[in-house]
Amino acid sequence: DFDDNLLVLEKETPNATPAPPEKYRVLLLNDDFTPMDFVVDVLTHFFHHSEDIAYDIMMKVHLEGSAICGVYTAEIAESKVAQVTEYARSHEHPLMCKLEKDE
Ligand code: TYC
Repeated sequence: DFDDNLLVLEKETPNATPAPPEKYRVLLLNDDFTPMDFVVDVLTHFFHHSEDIAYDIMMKVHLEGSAICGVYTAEIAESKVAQVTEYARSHEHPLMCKLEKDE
């Protein structure tokens, strides 16, 4: 079956079936101070969500404590966290953005 063929292929042609790149979720965390509109702006600007989806994600963070903003390769995910954190701090908001491995 398919699995047997894959095993043969892997033995005969090394690197013919490279593992897909690891992915990382970027999450926003709730706090009591960052304005809702600022979080919506972060979600539209850095994560390219529509205004409506951005509002829904912001409210999920507000009500549940966290939500996934996007899933990216390691380099892009790290860059999103750095950019969002710098943007929030430059506006003196405590907004927290973090990574977790996408299993
Ligand atoms: N809890 C914030 C407020 O009531 C809003 C908020 C939402 C803050 C999402 C952070 O990631 C966040 N102004």
